[in-house]
Amino acid sequence: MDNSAKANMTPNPTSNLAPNLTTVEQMEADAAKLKELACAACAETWDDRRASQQPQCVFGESGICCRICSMGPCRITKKASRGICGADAHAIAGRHYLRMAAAGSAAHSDHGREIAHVLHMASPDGNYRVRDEQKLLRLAAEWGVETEGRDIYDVAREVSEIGLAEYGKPFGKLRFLSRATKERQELWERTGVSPRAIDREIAASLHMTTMGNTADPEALVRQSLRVGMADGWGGSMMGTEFTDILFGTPTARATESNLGVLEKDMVNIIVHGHDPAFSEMVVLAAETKELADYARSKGAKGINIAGLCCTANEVTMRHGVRMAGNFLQQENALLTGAVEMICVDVQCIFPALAALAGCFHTKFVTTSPIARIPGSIYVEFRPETAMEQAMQLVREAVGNFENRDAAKVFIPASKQAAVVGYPNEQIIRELDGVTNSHVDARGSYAPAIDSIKAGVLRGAVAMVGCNNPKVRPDYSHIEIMKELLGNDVLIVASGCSAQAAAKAGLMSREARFICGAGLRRVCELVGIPPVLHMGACVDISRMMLLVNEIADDWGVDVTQLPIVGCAPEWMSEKAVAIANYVVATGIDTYLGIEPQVKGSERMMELITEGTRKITGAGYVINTDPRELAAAILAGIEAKRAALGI
Ligand code: BF8
Ligand code: SF4
Repeated sequence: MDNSAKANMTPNPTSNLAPNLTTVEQMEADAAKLKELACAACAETWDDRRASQQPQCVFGESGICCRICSMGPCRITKKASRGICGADAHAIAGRHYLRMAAAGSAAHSDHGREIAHVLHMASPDGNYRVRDEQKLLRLAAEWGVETEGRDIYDVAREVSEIGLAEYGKPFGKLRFLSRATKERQELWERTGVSPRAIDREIAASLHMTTMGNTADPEALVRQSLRVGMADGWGGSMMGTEFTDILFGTPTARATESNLGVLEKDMVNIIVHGHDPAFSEMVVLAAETKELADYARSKGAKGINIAGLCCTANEVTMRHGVRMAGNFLQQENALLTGAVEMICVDVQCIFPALAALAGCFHTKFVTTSPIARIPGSIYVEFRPETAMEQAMQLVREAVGNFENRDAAKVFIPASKQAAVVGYPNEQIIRELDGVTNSHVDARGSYAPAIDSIKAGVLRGAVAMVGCNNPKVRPDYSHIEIMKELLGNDVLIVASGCSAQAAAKAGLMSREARFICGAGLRRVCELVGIPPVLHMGACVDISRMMLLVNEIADDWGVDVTQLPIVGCAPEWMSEKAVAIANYVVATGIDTYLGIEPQVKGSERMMELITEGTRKITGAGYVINTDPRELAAAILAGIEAKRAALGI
């Protein structure tokens, strides 16, 4: 069914109780106004291109088109049940699915590797320093690195080298697996989903799916779990740990979200992508007096940095930098006509930004050899010269302010206050008062567990993932969240889902007024918003640790907890990797977009039921957000009943 059909949606009754929230209808009105102006500027956006792509290929959508070798492409049809080599629908869909998981794992893990290299070159007088020594020391202790009497930068180098070795070590399993509960570790070992080196699982996945290899869908699904694990318990976890060490573990802080954070009288610079090594420098450069003075000399009131996508999540959690929006808002940000420069690093960047920037005075700057885009200004970012390069780019953005055409500027007023920055350390701090200053003290989740046992909280949901034009952008995120909050379900969120929540106002403390009585009481007692911002998509690794630590404190297996994951609008290969490691970790995952395997009944059965026999968890797929929310609530209640609570 096509969920973009608005008429099919019934209004959520809780909306009326929260007049200060921003609705999807308001966001759509802003987008429509921007679009109107876009037509005047001759700009096209994703919805035009989506229209020109209709009808989309049903073979591709069902996962039964194979072009892995040049005998193909082969399509499975009623009259052709096998490709030229004899691969059937299950093999073709399974191989495609594993390739998506491997690509997603590669993206997150390569990002983690970049950060490990940055940590390796950190120095007390360089561009990058160690900001969270305690976290570094904890990791050093975990990995058996000597710290006594050593310079902290020597320790950082050795730790980063061990981290980098995790990518290609010839023997053994990933070190971070030992952070999981004993039960999980044993299960992973028993079922063959413990990853070896990160790169090895990615290479093995490509090898398995090349022409003439694995045709057994069960083996392809099992490897999907394993390569996903190499991401969540490997590359992503590395990215998160090393980012915290370099730039500080986030703490709760106030910010704002939505296009209204762009400023009419200021130089607006947008940072977009995922790798914080570059955007951190842009933020610091914009804070220098030299550039602030320069901005004033050009008639601007100052320099306003705003974020898009996961880069926004990274810099908002550590600096309070305001968030302009999520994935399907990237073009809208440029359509305001008020952006002097957009600097991107890697992942989730529309190549369309080049043409769109050309309709305005906006400078579109790409900075990574991983994401080269025709029509952009390419400034290859190097950690050694990071600050210098950031200063130069911000200077150019300021210089571009005078080229802004006031007649093309329209900044929607919509913005919402949000409190962001809830990594596990902050959650523990809020719950337990533990400061985590001692390297061994993790603190306890007992207050949260007691609330769940008592039924004050029914459970928790990790809301994650992208926007996808196959459904109404942000609608599923926001409406599912409202439904869960109304039913006393606490939410942790990351990626574009976190930004949807922030744009709607669900990350403000006032959002407690749409919650059920139990969750409202918890929010009031602890002083938290009901949707906790845990960071970027690599930070879903934080969520994996969170559930394992809760399971440990509770004394049950992860699969027994009334805690599930939900990606209602996912689109990226990275989301396939994530969904696989979340399921491998024992957490049911509710998807609002169908994985591209439905041309194979066997694959559909394997990802929804088959994995339950391996990991105890699987997907629940429903493209109707109301039904998906109801399924989540039912799933949580079933877990509670099984626990006897
Ligand atoms: O890594 S949620 S659209 S921005 S892939 Fe991309 Fe999806 Fe957003 Fe962050 Ni994650
Ligand atoms: Fe066709 Fe087999 Fe080649 Fe795929 S691998 S394109 S099914 S011949």
